[in-house]
Amino acid sequence: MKVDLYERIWIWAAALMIIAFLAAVIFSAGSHAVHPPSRIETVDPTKVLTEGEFTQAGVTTREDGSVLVTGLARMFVFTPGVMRVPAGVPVTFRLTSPDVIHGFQIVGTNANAMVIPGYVSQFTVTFDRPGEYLVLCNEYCGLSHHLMQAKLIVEEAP
Ligand SMILES: [Cu+2]
Repeated sequence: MKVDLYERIWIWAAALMIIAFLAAVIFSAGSHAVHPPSRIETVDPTKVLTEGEFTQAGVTTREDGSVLVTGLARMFVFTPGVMRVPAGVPVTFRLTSPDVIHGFQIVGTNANAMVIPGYVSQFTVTFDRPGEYLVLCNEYCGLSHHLMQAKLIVEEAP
């Protein structure tokens, strides 16, 4: 079978692009710990403000010493607005939204999740560097989206 020269060039160009994209995905997953969400848990978005765990948004320490942050993202605030967690300890975030899609990005870390109404976004991060971190919404959610932020304070491990 004879393939025209230009056709061959384009076949190889397309194949190389696919290889380049796959390499970019694998590189970012490996070196920057960027992963797609791996769990699906649903919640009734019309009830998260009135019943269940999200009515008690806050930071709690569990029996094994790990930390749980239960949080809400809504137009245009995060609850809790200030989170204090210890360094060097796994911190599990459980987040949801009662209204629209928001983002939850802890600037300077690899913690970056979408907060989707009807779903619980859960991920665990261990913060090694104490300090103050800015938490931003990075999904456009309305007119005051740019004001939507919170603070994460990572305290020196006890
Ligand atoms: Cu937003």
